[in-house]
Amino acid sequence: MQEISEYQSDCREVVLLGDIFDFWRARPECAVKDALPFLRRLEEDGLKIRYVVGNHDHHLVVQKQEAEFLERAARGDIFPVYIPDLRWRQTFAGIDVETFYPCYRKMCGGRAFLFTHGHHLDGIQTLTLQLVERMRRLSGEEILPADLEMMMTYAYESIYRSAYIGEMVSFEDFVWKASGLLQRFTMAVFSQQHPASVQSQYGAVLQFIRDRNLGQVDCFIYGDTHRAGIFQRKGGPLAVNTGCFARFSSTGSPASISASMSGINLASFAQGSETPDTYLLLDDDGLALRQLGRKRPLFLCELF
Ligand SMILES: [Mn+2]
Repeated sequence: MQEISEYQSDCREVVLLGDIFDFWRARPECAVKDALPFLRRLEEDGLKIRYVVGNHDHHLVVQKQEAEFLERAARGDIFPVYIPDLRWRQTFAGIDVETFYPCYRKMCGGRAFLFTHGHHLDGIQTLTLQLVERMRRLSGEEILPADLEMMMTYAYESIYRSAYIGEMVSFEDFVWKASGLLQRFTMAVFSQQHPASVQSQYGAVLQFIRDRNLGQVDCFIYGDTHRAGIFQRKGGPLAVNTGCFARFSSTGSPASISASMSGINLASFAQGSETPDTYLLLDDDGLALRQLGRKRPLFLCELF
């Protein structure tokens, strides 16, 4: 809030890229209670809150879908429907939050911005679902966004429910940490590019836009991985990972920021290192990736 007043005092709207409510680690009552002071602070400053739902709070989407199903069922309208874009008003303790899934679209400075959480870019993580996906592909079926959504919902809902069971939370935490260690180890041994860098996810970004017929997108903004970065291929959209303004318990060494520009308007940024406390400021002049407490932006794009 301090940085907003310092760098963009006329800011009117804040876009939250999801996972503010962590339904995977705490019961929903606690998760919502934990997020309230933050939302209240935004509201007090008169900011409109746009909330794009992520994977940790995906249950909000399920609840919305179930509520609509019950409404339709009450009317006797019992045909299965899939709505690719959801937008609704959600109220938490009197605070209105305009909620979007999976995307929020906004024109700024004559350019089309698309905001999404980013969990779709990772595809299907669950082993059994990967098998289902393979089998479908083998039989010549294409995995459509509706299928992907269904599969992810199955996986997320089971994690959501596990948050009610204390032992499951500790067990999942352990597995998560172990898989992180394993990933670091294999990256170091095989000197691989981090799988969550914007560059390595760029193909998935293009596919996301294509599969959902999202039309012209000049700037694709997402989060999810907590790894800030920027990448653009010639003729393609500018892809920005905002990173995360909320720090994990320990992020290790302080950020080493190396912004390198090469060739055709291609900026790769901090691809190898974690950069904590980052967010994005957008106005008619352009886009600035900033780090809390740092005067100069990490990346500035004035092409608008
Ligand atoms: Mn996420």
